[in-house]
Amino acid sequence: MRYGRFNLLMPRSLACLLLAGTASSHTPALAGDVLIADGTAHHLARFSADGDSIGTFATGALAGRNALAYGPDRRLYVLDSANNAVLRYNAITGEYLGEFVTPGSGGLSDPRGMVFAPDGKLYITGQAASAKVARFDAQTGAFESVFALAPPFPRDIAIGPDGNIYVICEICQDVIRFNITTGASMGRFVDVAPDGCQKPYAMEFGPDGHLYITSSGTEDAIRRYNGNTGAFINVFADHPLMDDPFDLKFSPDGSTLYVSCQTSKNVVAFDGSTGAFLSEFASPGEAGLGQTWGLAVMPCFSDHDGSGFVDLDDFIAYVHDFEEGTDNADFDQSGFVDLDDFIAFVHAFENGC
Ligand SMILES: [Ca+2]
Ligand SMILES: [Ca+2]
Ligand SMILES: [Ca+2]
Repeated sequence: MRYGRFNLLMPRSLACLLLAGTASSHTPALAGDVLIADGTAHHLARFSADGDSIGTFATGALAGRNALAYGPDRRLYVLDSANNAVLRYNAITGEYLGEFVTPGSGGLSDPRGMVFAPDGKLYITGQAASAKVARFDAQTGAFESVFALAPPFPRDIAIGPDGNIYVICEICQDVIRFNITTGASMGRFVDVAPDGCQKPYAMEFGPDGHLYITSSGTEDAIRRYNGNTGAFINVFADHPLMDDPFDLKFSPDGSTLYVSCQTSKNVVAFDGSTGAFLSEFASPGEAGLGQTWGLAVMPCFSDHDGSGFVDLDDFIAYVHDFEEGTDNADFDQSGFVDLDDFIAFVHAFENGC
């Protein structure tokens, strides 16, 4: 998918008129901004897609290792492995919106991975008495049930192209698949041991539909596996600046793959198509950066109809929702729909994302 610029679709004079009233004390997050969970300062550091530090995006009662995800309501969710909770933030302003999953709810213990699924549920991996995957209501954060017993040391969790649930087992170095309807194990999807993947922690199904997995230890690489069969394809990316990759996320257009690293305490950027090294996106200690944990990349919210690209259809769809005053027209996530939302949408649309 690619996002383009659509400046011609709105007269510049109208856009300028609308934007003239947008002066504010904060700079709203833009599509492609990278958020890095800092495990030393316990905040979310914000960088532009160009790699420039834009200071602290969000604070709150963050501790432990953090996994980040955007919810179906477009808010930003942060999993906290020390407080055994999920916190919610305004994804545009970084305003803290409180606990979404309360500490220890559903027996959460040392949770490391979460994913919002199309079935309206939030799935979280954790340890507890026996390692497990717990299921929560994605609207309210309320605990619903134990979805499945997971392998020991479950880490990242993802939804596959087949709609089922995938869980990384760090200690057994496998990816296990679970039927999303029944919770029954479907066995190993990736058996990484034979080809040497080491201590996998995070995974993403990429723009090409294949599965990208962090491999740490001495390998320090990103491995790619067939998204349908689990077969090993290749070592997609590696570089000496990457030591113990911890999390990975693609940019909204898929052009860049960001990797945070636990031991080198940095974030490294690779070409999202070829795996070629691009840059040390955030170097150790840059802008006060400490321990680098989870990553998030701000989505393209001006893709209002979710088609994967931004075009006039999005403008028409947004104007319709704005006139109706529906929740998804609350572009600045203030909790209500007003002219500020229209201005913010136009600004994002004008910028192509
Ligand atoms: Ca290493
Ligand atoms: Ca669209
Ligand atoms: Ca609003």
